Amino acid sequence: MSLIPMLSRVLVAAVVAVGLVGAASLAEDTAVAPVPVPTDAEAAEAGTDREGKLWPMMQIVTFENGPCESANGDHGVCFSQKECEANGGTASGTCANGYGVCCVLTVTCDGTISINGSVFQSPGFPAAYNTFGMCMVTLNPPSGTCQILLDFINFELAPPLEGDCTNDTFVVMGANQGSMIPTLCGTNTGQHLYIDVDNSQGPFKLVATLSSLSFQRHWKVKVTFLDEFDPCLAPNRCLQYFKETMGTITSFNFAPPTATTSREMLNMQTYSICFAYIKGFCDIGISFSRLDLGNVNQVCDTDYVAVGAEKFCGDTTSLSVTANATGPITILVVSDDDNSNLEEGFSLSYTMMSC
Ligand SMILES: [Ca+2]
Ligand SMILES: [Ca+2]
Repeated sequence: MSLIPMLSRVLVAAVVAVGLVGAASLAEDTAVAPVPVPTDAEAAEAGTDREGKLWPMMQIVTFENGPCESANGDHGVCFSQKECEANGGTASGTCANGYGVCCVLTVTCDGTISINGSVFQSPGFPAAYNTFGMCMVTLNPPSGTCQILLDFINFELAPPLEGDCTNDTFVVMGANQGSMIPTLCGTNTGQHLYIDVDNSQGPFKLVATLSSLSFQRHWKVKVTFLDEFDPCLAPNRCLQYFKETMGTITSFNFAPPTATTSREMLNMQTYSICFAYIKGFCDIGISFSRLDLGNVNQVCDTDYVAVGAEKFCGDTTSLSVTANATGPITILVVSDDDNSNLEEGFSLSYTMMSC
């Protein structure tokens, strides 16, 4: 009985496991691990002889450093135990069919992020962070990075004042020239940003500047570096990108009001929301459950949402629009420098429709 098919079978098993956990990084990790003994069924299928004497004791297993979920539900990166320790991470749970550990890499003020899947979080998260001043991380993207995806797993900063981020700000530095990355504040948990960096030399920084206002502020931002071959890449110039056939989208800081915060459109926003092309789907049905932005006389001047070439503004809790598939489908969001009316912004659900 040849040894070769048995070896490749083991390798195939490892590759299948990698496919299940997903692969966001081209980097590979190598671990030395004992070869699992095949079950009776596997042995029978492969035609191997369980009495054979040629079992290798060790086998090099290669797996990708893809995203994983840690034992306590955190976002992590699949590494070997040694790699995780060398990178200053915390191992929590296993991945890659048990060959790797789910390595949680968290960085806080003054840190540097160079590993895909690392998280920038406020000191002491999830406790409130009330230290006046700047809390910044430097991003050190691997060469070939053309986009940086920021996922706001949690984002609670002090709220705006009449739409201005007068108290706290969250700013992204290093985007391509001409990319307008809005300054953020307030509540943005669940939001995401795609930052084009293919034509930028950096420096790349995430900067939270905190006011002296006492507030239950804390944040947790996952950083993903995307290269030109990454299936997660968004079309260029799209700040937000939606790839599911249906979903909900809100303006920034459109969270339910609390005792100390209100739902309030941020000023000075200009950005595009884009949708993936999915085979078999053409038009997109867009249904606003809230649109509170700009002139109520439907003269959409400096505060509006545009679906394709059509602008929408005013104050409504029900508005349906069909974006037709005669070109790229995007939503442009524009706000000016004033929100003394405390306009709320927008919340919509969308459904891609079969052709
Ligand atoms: Ca305005
Ligand atoms: Ca209003």
